[in-house]
Amino acid sequence: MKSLIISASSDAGVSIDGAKDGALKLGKYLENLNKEVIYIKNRDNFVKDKNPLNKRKNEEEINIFNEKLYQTIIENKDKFPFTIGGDHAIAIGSALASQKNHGNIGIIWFDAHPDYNTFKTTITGNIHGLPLASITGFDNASLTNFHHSSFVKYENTVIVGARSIDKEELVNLKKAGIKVFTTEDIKNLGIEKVLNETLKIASQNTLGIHISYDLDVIDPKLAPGVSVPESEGINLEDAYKAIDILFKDVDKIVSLDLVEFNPLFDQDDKTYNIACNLINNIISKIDSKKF
Ligand SMILES: [Mn+2]
Repeated sequence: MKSLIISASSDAGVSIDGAKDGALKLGKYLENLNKEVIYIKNRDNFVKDKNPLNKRKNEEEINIFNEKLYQTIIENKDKFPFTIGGDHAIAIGSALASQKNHGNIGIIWFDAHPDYNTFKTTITGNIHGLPLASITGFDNASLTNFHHSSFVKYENTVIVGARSIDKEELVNLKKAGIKVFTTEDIKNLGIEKVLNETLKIASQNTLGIHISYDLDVIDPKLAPGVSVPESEGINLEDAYKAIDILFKDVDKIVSLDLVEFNPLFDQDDKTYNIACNLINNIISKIDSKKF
């Protein structure tokens, strides 16, 4: 199947700079492999608000960006969207576009953080902590005004690898009934068992699955190049194997994001090399899809 590779170069969702450069660097890598890459960027005149007291930081810029990303994916419905972030707020555009294109999808969210905050519960006011709550229509309606359709259902939403959950965010997750597999669960049950269970939940009565892979799910000793590292992450073997396991039923996976690579915090290109390995594997899986 033909892929639609998008470099979603925005870090408006987080006060820490750098994730937008991650999207550019990985876009360049793909261009060097002779892949066509579409670049979506923040507006030229955009100046990032980093005020810790503002709980809706850069909301307008994020919405303009996500609407552009959303429309690009919808206009290319015949291709497999592979969106490379950027901070995780870009997934509001990519995942909802997939929901619009396919009717009713499940979502698998690899992340150290559940990203299930609302404007009321966010501590930092960084919108990259709100995308999954927005995609599932839990709250944050002002972040999804461009999407005139249904949201991803709670019962088809799974978080994998979480280990840093805010207190109020946990209340949100419980209220919605979202399934969360922590890193502890992965250690106890093994990645294979966790992901088979995950696939079951995301597949139940859905017409496709969107994967959103935040590189901070990996242990920061191995992948330090992220904006908000959390210790005790998953190991590299599991990080790579996850893609193979999830693409077992290759036609069920309909779209994917790889987000939060931040070259400003990388050491000796460790995270860059991991991201490139993941990209190569993902591209080969997309190429193997029949339709
Ligand atoms: Mn995230």
